[in-house]
Amino acid sequence: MDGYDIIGDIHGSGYKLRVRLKELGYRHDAWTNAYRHADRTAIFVGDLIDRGPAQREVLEIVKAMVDSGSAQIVMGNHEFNALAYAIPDDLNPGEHLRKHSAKNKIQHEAFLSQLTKAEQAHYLSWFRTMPLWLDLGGLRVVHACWHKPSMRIIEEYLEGPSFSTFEQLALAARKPRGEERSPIYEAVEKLLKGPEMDLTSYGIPGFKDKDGFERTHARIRWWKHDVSSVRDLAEIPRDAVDEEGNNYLEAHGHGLEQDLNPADANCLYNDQTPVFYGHYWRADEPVEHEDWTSRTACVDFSAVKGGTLVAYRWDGEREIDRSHYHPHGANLVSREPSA
Ligand SMILES: [Mn+2]
Repeated sequence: MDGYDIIGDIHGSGYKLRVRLKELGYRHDAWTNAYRHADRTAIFVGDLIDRGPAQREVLEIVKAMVDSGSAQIVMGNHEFNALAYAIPDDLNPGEHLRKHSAKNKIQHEAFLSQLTKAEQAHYLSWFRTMPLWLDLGGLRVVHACWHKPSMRIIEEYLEGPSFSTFEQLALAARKPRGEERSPIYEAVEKLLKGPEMDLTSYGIPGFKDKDGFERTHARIRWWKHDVSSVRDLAEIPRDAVDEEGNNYLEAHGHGLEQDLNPADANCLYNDQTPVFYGHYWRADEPVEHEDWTSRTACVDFSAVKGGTLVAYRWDGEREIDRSHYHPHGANLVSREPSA
């Protein structure tokens, strides 16, 4: 094998997946019924499901590739959520590990309505086997965040990077209540949903996002280099406002200049090995320091929200090369018709 093609979050975008695989040189092989490349391997970063119009097609294509050895995959938070949604919580009779609330139901609707019950069960038993990360020596892949302390906790509980029993899955998926702490739950959250920082722990208020929801926790930009202050690490939209309607970044400049708590600072990626991830719904073209750095590359460019299904073609390089993003035109926003 000469290289790896790391492919971003698909979310049921079957048409875009087929187009991209063909462009990358993957051909459908009648013997294995899978797309395959003569000398490269695909790696999917998870989040195959939910939202898009072609849930079944995407699952068929990707599972066939993984089964035949032409691709590898890591679990996304949507696969993890699908498992938790389907598994009854034996500690809380009548409930599931993920609540069947209106919001969760809507988020999972495409998967539930496009697949028969038998198909759902078939793919859920596959999701269970997906590793939470891949360390392939020269490159690493995880859905949202490469975080060693969390991986150590997971390895302790699971004896490896994947679940092998329902008990393990239940332990990781059951949301702690009130003041309870659950190290395995928090560790899986960090890897699959990314770390967050509590702004109120720095004495700064929450901000309102574009939907008007107050957020006291900001996503951590764990891929950044040379980070020293809250402002450097917290992902806060430029147009976020505070309670009084003032621009958040301007109004709380002083608070945002504070030094970081060790627990937040330890989420930063300081290793030299390139790590690839998805999850973050980036827009337009990959921007240095925001979407990629010399050692990190996000491949989620919002395929299902009118963006592009992006791949990164890794040929053994030790530093990320912007020109290895595919497509790599000036603007990634695709003109592909939606399926
Ligand atoms: Mn995700």
